This record gives sequence, structure tokens and C-alpha cells, in this order.
Amino acid sequence: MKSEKRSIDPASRAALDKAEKEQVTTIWDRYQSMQPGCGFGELGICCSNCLMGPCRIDPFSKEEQCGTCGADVDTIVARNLARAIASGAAAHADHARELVLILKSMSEGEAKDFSIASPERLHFLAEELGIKKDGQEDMALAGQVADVLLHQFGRQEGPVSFLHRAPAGQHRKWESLGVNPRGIDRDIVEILHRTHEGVDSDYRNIISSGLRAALADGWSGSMMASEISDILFGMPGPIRSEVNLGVLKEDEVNLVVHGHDPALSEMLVRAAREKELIELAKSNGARGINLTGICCTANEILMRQGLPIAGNFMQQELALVTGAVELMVVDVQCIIPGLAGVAQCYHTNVITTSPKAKIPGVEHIMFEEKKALEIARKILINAIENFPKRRKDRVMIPKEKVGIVAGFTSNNVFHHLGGTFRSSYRPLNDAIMAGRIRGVAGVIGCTTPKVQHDYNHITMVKELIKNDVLVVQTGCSAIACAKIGLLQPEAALKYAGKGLQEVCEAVGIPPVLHFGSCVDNSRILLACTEMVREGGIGNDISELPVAGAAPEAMSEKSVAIGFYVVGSGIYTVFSPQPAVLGSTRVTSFITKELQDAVGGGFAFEPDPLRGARLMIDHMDKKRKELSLKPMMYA
Ligand code: SF4
Ligand code: MSK
Repeated sequence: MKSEKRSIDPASRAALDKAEKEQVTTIWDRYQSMQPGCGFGELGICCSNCLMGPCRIDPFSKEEQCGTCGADVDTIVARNLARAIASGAAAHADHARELVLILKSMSEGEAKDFSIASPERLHFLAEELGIKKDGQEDMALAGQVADVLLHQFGRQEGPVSFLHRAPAGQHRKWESLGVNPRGIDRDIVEILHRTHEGVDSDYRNIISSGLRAALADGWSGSMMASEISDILFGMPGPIRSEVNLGVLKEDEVNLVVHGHDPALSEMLVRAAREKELIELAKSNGARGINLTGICCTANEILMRQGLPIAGNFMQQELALVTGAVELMVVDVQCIIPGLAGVAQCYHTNVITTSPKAKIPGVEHIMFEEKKALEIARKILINAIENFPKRRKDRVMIPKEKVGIVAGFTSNNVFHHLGGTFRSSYRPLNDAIMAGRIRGVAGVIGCTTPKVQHDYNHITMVKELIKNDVLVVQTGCSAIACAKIGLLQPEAALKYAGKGLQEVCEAVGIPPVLHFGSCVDNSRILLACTEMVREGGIGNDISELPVAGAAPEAMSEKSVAIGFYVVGSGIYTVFSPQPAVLGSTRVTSFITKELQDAVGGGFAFEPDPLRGARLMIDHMDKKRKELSLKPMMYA
């Protein structure tokens, strides 16, 4: 297939053409070789939860079919869906756990390379968690915060920490549905129990347990990861950088970090600034060290350190295809095993660092928080010493790189929307009430070979801002839109509707705000909560003129995020849809019935323009229910 059909990004197309010429197989080729995909898997109607199976339901059968044990299609689809949510929620929670363990180890004087970068946030969190300062040093306080947060994983009765941040109306809905999370690990483990052969066969009951684990993710696991990263590595603030494969440098050592956990990548940033290592790079023939990233580890060091991003999920192999990457160092999540094969075609080294995420044949250097900086230096030296092996005749770095302003959060967006240091969401709510801004949309999530790379994200976001919708983004979606310049203030003039343009100009923000990595979707929940608290546009998140979307979804994490966003009252367009269409009852439950119960529901719309239209219609419906003024420039 031609590269034009595979991606709309010119840099990715150039790298894909190079891969084809050099006969390097990428994720797109492997996806192609998998076609036609398995229809049973696509519909979610295959079960292998016990050894009497696998069982599959014939979607064309006139008679109602069941698996050997009697599980019907609704049970099978619901169980598969709940397991996907459990896996996604577990990934975010385990990410959080690692960070809390580092906080704990640091407080005990063991993880010496880490420090408290944001004492203000630590104090805020300690107070929120009911920990008395009582003249304690910050390190002791950090230890107590870590202990309280570690308890969230194993607690048996809720509410989990941070759930109290949600508006009261949302709590009432969760209580009436019986989905208040009790403990992060408990709610995830319970899904594995319920979906075991011969336990829960009521699809509503199964999906409700999935919803509960998803809420534990959004309001506790993911939120905890963001909070601890802020304490350890500093609160993000608006910061300029660049995005796309063109950030790789022809004359420098290119080290690409990839994954999700910021702990090692923050140490690599420090090591890459050390004089001795820069000198070592020079003595190996390079002009310096160029640290860039892929996926969410990249988002983490972008929003705190301003480091450039080489690309999103679908570009991880393409970065290596440039022939200019000395080393890709990976931690956890979204690291495809195919990387190993692509790296072998070039001089590139790949190093895995988490004991949870190894790749056969790939070097492993275990990250240990007690020796963090030492390990970072070792990894960096590996990259530097690989520079002389780079083959100049194999190098082709696409020229595309675009500016971005990143680093917005639910806390600092306060200041920007209120003008300098005016901490209030009032101007945002006022702009919505006055009809300058229609509403706010969170467009997030992955990229996938199932659709033309980046197309859905960019098409949807352009349509939204054209219609005066302020967009907030995280993860690979933010990277996709950054590549065409949507995440810089100048984009308002070029792409936004007149009302949104006026607000962006007055406040000096882009029409599309970078809110961070996947776990930072929890910051979007908090921004919605602040909008409710500010008043005038709804008493509950489900009453706000807001919507969510994941238009190129790929991972089980995105399914978990979708469920906590919907569970928090936000209407969400999700595509490609999770494997649910095999059951009309399950599909109806999550697209319609949930809407009545929690105020948010899914829409599975593959066309990004139609998806944007659904979100706009939803916002208009909410505006009408709130009797807000008509749009100013409609
Ligand atoms: Fe088949 Fe039931 Fe076993 Fe699933 S749990 S594999 S439907 S027998
Ligand atoms: S990295 S989960 S592909 S957004 Fe967070 Fe990107 Fe999706 Fe991974």
C-alpha cells in the first residue's frame, strides 16, 4: 500500500517510503498481512476463558447460541470487555505504583537522585490526604504521603483517594449504580474473578464492575501518577518545543526514549546535560547529545523539560528507519515487539529497562531507583559509543518539525484563562455562557494502522475548533495535532472560529491545549470539576457542554479511559469501537442505558467529521438545557 494511504504526515510518509525501499517490515505491513481480521474477535464473540473452549458464537445463526458452559453472546462480549478495562486500568495503576514506591524510597534516603521538585504540591496533597505537617521535614511528609497512597491499592473499602474531588452529583450517580470504587487492586482483581468461567453471567453486572475499575483508574490510579510526577519532577508549565521526526539531528547522538514512566527519562535528561558526557559525545565524532521521545514518556519530558518529540505510537519504528537513532530506550506500555526487528536493519540499539517489559534478543538494563542517575549515564554512554557505527549512506531524516506550546494542566490553565495570576475558571465559564466558546472537548488516545495515521485526530480537532470548541489533548492525539501546528497560539487565527479566536488572543493560549500523557487524562476530569465548581454551566459534569473522543483508539488503556470518562458523565466518541458489536444488548447498554445512569455514553462513529458533529450537537443540547445564550458568531 502506498505511504500516502498509510499516513497523512509527510515525515512518516517519507520514512515509510524509505522502509519499503530498504525492505524493512513495519507495523503497517504486519497489519496488512493479518487481513482479513478475525470476525469473531472483532465482534467480541469468542471466549477462551476455560479449557472447555474456545467457544464462539455464530453471528448469523437464527437460533440463540451459547458456549459449552451456557454463556450467551451478551455474557461473552461483556466478559471480554471487562477484561480489557481491567488490563488498561492495571497498566495505569501499576505506573502510579512505581512512582509512589520511588517517592517512598526517596523519603527513606535510598533513591538519592530524586528530590522534591514541587514542595507546594506535596504540601497540598499532604493536607488533602489528612496528613498533619506538625513541623515535619518535607522528606518525612513525602514518606507519609507515599504510605497513604500505597494503601489505596490494597484497600478493601472505599472511597479511594481523590474520588472526593468529583462533584457531588456524580457521586450520587455512582452510588445509585453501585460502582463507587473501593480499592484499585481490589476492583481490578474482582473483574478477573467475575469473568472466570462460571461466575458472573449478567452482562449489566459485569460491565458495571468494569466501570467501577475504570473509575478507580481515572479518579485514583492515573490521578496519583500525575500527582506524584508533579511532586518529583515539577509542575508542568507552558513551554515551547518541537514535534516530528525532523527533531532528530544529523550530527548529534540521537537517543529516543519511549514508553510512559518519566522516572528514567528525567534522569536521562539530567545526564544528557552533563559536561563529561557531552565531551564524550564530541570525542566520538558527534556535535552533542539529542534527547527526544516517542509516545507518553516523550509527553512527560516535553511538558516539564521542553524536550522535543520525535513522533507518536505509529512512528516508533519510523524513528529507527531514519537510520539516525543510536539508541531507543524503552520502559512500559505501547512498546511494540516489532521494534527489535527494525533496529536490526540499522545500527540502532534498543534497551529495555523494566523487568515487566523485556523483548527477546534485546539488551536489558534494569532501572533501579537507588542507582537511577548511574544507570542513566550507562545508557547514555551506550548511545554515544554507538554513534561512530552510524552509516551515513543509510540516514534520511525527514525535514518536518513543528512548534508546540505544551505543559497546560487543570491548575495552571487557571492562570492563563484568568489572565496573569488570576486563579479562576470564571473567564472560561463566562466565555461559554456568552456563546464565545461552544464548549470543551477532550480529544485523546492512540494511533492505529486500522485507519490512516493521524487523519482522524487532525480532522476532528480542526472541525471542533472551527466551531468554537476549545480542545484539550493528551497522549498520541496531542502529538498528531501538534505536527500540523494546532498546538501553538498562532493556530487560533488560522483554524479557530471567531469566538474561540477572541478568547485565545485575549489570553494568549492555543485553541488546542496540550494536557500531557495518558495518565494526565485525569487532569481533564479535574478541569471539568473546576468548571462545575465555578458555576453557571451545570451542577454536574454530565450537565456541562463538554464531550470526549478517542478517534484512533488502539490500546486496552484507551478502553479503560473511555469508561472512566463516560462514567464521569462525559459523552464520548470512540473509534475503532471496542469488540462489543457482537452483542446488541451490550452495545445498547453502553451507548444508551449508561447515559441515563451516569450521564455519559459512548458513540461509535468511525468518520471523524461526523464524530465532531456528534460532539458539537451534544454540546448544543447541553447549552439548550442550561438556557445559555446562542453562539455569538453562529
Ligand atoms: Fe466456552 Fe464457557 Fe469456557 Fe468460555 S467459559 S470457553 S463460553 S465453556
Ligand atoms: S502512548 S496508550 S498509543 S495514546 Fe500513551 Fe499513545 Fe495510546 Fe500508547
